[in-house]
Amino acid sequence: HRPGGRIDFENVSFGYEGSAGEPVLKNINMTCLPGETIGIIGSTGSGKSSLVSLVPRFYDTSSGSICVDGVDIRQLDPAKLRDRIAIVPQKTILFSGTIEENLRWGHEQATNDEIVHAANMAEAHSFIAACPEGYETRLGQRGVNLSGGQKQRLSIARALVRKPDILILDDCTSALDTATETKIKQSLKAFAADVTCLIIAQRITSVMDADKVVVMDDGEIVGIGTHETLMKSCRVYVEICQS
Ligand code: DGT
Repeated sequence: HRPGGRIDFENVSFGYEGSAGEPVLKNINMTCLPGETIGIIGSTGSGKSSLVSLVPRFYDTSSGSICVDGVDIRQLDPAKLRDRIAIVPQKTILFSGTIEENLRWGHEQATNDEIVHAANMAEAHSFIAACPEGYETRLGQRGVNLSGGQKQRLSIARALVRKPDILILDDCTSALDTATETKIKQSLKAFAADVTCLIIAQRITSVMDADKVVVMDDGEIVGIGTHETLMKSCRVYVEICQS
């Protein structure tokens, strides 16, 4: 397995086409080292999802550049770039089909062992095993009904099946209790230590133990550092902590 990707944002600005006014992201500079876990926090609409959506080139920057392992992503083959990145979106998307089909989606060549390993890391294996037909259990209409937190865990497992170099979790642990979320993060640290993780979160507790936390406010980065440093130096971070 390749070591996780390094990501460099250099003077990145971005605005959605057709929307007037201020850009959504302004002068973003940050580096994510291979294998680092970066927390991203900030109020709603501050630009967190927009920021991460630039990495797999769902959108292109208006100015500035993003490099993965030192190469400008605009010079890379988009399919190869996206193959290295897995994004777990805010809204879980599962289709009618078996749990296994859902986990394999986009990475059909995965072995059963790889599927189970990913499900274990995402704290999903136990509830899947407890379903009437295990991994063969059907979801959706006429299938089993899963809770929001169970769906989020399947969505995380699906991303892990792809063995990405860069894993982006976009506020996808909101329906999980803190203990489950912590276990998932511990598994990622142990079994996917070389994966660069970007974790967008609402709760400070979700990002406190990250290698560094990026604080967004109104399209700008207003602080980068560890929890301890930000508590001493970043007003917006302290406000989020207190809210
Ligand atoms: P969240 O998910 O509510 O915590 O918010 P963030 O921090 O992820 O913010 P983001 O990146 O979703 O939105 C930043 C700004 O960009 C906000 O003013 C809404 C706007 N925006 C987001 N997605 C789109 C889009 O697809 N099209 C347009 N025109 N504007 C968008």
